[in-house]
Amino acid sequence: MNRDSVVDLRSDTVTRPTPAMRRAMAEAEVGDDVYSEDPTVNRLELRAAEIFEREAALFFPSGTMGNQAAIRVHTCPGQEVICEARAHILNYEMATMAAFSGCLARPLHAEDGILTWNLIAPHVRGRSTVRASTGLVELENTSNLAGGSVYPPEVADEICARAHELSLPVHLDGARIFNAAEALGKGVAEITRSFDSVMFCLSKGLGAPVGSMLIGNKAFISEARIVRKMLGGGMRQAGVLAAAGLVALEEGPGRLHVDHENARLLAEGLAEIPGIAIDPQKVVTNIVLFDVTGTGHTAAEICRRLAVSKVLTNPMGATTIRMVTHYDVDRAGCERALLALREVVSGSRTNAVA
Ligand code: TLP
Repeated sequence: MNRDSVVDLRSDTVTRPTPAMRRAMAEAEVGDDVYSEDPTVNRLELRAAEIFEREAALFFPSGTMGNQAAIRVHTCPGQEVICEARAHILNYEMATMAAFSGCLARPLHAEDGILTWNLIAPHVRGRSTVRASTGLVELENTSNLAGGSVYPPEVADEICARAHELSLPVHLDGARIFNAAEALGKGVAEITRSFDSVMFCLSKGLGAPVGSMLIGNKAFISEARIVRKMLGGGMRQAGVLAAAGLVALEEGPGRLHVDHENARLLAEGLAEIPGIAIDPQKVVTNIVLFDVTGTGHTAAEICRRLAVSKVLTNPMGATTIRMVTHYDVDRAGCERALLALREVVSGSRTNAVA
């Protein structure tokens, strides 16, 4: 299958490096990053810390490793991590908080994935001889499985302030924090400054092939460096990857509004297809989640049929499908996806699939 004729809406992780990234990778100055001697990695870490107006940053091979290193540094074995029920750290990170940090998740359901202090407060536990104590509060912005929803800054700030009054750290899974910043019309430093630590991905909407950053103060990052090594994330001449990350960091944020416009186009088109349920007003970033119960098909069936038309999507539940926009899918691709879905749902392609 010619990759270029495919409309790949499975995730914004599927983007391929731009020509500028490939050039930067080829020309990157490198050294051994386990000795902190890779000049390009060092430059990326400095630049990320500067953009987030924080003391330090650390380059990770993945967002999962960045999140899990943060959990390990913030918590002790036997503690609980409060998060939203749909949190990536709970649902898509291989139970690492239990296996590696010895922590249990305390998942709370919140409308649109947006926790508030009122929801969290009753579940915070101090040290006791009968129940596990809370070690960490974790928020996700944007919330992936809640359809790319965005935290109102005052809600996140209140959670951090109140948690800090109880000496509880708050970690942000900001895999798509630049999308949140774009949707809010604010800077990433402004919307993340109350958090103790922030993870963001270079390899999603920003377009780098590999890599995520963990941000925090110097003491936190030097602990995280040790934990990263424990996890096998000590990379050597990683400057070839960091070089692409630097391009992503400088050039990626400025074009995210295009992905958001395309996501809105998809949402509005989906809302017109009989049997599909979606509220386009809730699509404010690059993730489009919709329910297909009314079509009489399962999500997996529809995704399989769409793939025949070279439109790739992910089923996220029995009746929920996710489409994610990114720079390798343009408006015409989104229109093609809508057309293909209309055909699948109306049954006209049923015979094309075994
Ligand atoms: N999300 C992936 C899948 O794992 C679901 C995707 O396609 O969206 N936090 C959030 C909110 C994420 O969405 C992801 C990846 C991560 C962390 C982990 O990043 P990686 O894939 O780099 O480990």
